[in-house]
Amino acid sequence: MSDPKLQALIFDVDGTLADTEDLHRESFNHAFSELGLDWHWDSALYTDLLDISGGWGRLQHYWQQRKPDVRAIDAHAMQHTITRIHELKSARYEAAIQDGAVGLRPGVLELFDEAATAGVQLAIATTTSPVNIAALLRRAMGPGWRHSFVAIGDGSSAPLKKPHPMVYQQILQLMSLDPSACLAFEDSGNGLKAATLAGLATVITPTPYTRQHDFSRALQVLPDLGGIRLAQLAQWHQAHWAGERLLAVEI
Ligand code: XBP
Ligand code: MG
Repeated sequence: MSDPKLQALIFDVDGTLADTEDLHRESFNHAFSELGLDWHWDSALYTDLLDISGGWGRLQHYWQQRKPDVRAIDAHAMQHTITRIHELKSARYEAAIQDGAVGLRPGVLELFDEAATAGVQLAIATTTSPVNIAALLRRAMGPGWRHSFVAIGDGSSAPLKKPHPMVYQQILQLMSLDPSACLAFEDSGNGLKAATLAGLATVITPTPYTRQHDFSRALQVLPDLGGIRLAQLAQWHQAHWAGERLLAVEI
């Protein structure tokens, strides 16, 4: 069997395409203040809270940590309040992204362009919302950004969040591609777990929020994608799958 050809690059969004988590954190704090809550997420606390993928679930986890004895009747009120906090937070985040608060990380746009020229497909597999994806990529790539991506999986399409592989499994199905034809790009331990469980080899570009995570199963761990060309990615991809086949033969 010949080595699988690299046919698609699948990108996580927050932390991978752009270092957005500090803006997410600031947006959460803005929402807390707007609603008169005495909550404040500093960087150290947020680093821990990022173990929970998805902002809504992160809020629910934090609230339950603070008030473990929420009674059933209050649970409904809690969910309503969490939804209101997340709405305010998302509006603040979207406005800041539209104002150019955060740009794409080094090398990302260049890799998009190189992939398009080479006929390598692009896809997105994220836990965040469609609104957040659109705000970031419209600002970075212009109004036609959506045409660059064959498939997008996000927090609304995949209710089971990373480290569950659902969002990556959805993307592979939408593209009708085997994991061996793709590479995933992530920034976090949960993202690496999700991509690995979906059978994907994964390139990691950590951020200050995730650099302490376990990346031992990553294909490569890089400071960022600056200067990383498609040929290099294809070489790593081929070596990975050749090694996998060798292991299978040995076994
Ligand atoms: C990272 C997340 C998101 C963001 C906050 O997503 O877990 O929840 O932290 O965005 P990615 P929301 O998979 O792109 O790394 O509040 O919209 O969830
Ligand atoms: Mg991420």
